Amino acid sequence: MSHFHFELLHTDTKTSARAGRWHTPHGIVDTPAFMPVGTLASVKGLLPDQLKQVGTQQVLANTYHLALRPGAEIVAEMGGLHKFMNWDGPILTDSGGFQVFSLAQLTKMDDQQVAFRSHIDGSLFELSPEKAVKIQEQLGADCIMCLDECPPHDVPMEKMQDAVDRTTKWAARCRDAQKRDDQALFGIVQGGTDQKMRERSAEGLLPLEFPGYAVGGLSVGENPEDMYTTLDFTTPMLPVEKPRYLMGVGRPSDLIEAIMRGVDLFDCVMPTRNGRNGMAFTSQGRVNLRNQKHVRDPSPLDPEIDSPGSRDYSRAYLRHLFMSREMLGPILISLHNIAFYQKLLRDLRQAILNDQVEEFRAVHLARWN
Ligand code: PRF
Repeated sequence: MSHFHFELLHTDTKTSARAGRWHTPHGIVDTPAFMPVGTLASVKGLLPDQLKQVGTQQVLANTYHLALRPGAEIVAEMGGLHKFMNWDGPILTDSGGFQVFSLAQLTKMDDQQVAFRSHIDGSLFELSPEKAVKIQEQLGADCIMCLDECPPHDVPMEKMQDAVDRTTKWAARCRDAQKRDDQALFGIVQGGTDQKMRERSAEGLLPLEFPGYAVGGLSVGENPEDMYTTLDFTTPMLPVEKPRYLMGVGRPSDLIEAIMRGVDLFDCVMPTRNGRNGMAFTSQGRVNLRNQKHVRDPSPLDPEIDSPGSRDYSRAYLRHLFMSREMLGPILISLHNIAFYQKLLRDLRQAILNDQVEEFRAVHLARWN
């Protein structure tokens, strides 16, 4: 694991927010960091250079989708994910567990593996911890994830415990299956919003000494306050000196709250998915560009953000693009939203270094509300 090193630069004096530097074989990630989602080895509509220009250092891709199409062997044959998608920075792949539960039609799950039907053509697939690691080794991301079970947040406690225990057993098998030494394999803590379950999960995973830990099983329908409370007691269970990744989260305010509770790494489809629908995150709050009120608005979307869609066009033009279904609309607003997220995290990182995270949060919540 000498290819990886997490450098903790500073912890805010009043909160648990951390500023760090994650060294990977494809470069450095300044944390806290946000990874745009490139599910199918493409951040929809955007070029690697554009992602970099707005401050992106690492992107996420999905094992589940890429294993189904085009297939991990093909990506490997084409030289691996970095070359395939022409992204030379760090990449993280999710293991497929979560996507199997949310997208595929599950046919059978036991301790050995999970069997499911593809959401594309209904064909049968099986995923085991060993297979999830093998596929992620073929894809070749810098950071790979253990296969886990993410149950709905409101399952009965016995079911939650079964998922936690299965996730622990699968994590040990993932670690044993790992052959490459140039990929950091992260463990995933599950357990819903229950403190005992999170403890049980962390206690099972910590002895496996993963180089980083993810918090899974949040932002799956519970209310935001319950997610924050869960982070309050979960992040202190994780090693201080290793990166912590909150999977699939979230809104800008969720990122601030999670960072204050010691999270370092995030991914979420929200900036790109919402951007494709004409919903922009701005310094003054959310803007729906389809709204009639923009029809004659000559002002730019958000002059505080450094991207073409933020500065160089009127809101009237951006609205026109969405109303006319021009592909430039989704492109400009996806990039604007990623630029907004990256600036938010850069500013937060500076606030952490200055011990001013609480002040930063107060200013932003006031602006957005
Ligand atoms: N597990 C995995 N991926 C995920 C999640 C999880 O719990 C979530 C939950 N927010 C998003 N992506 N493997």
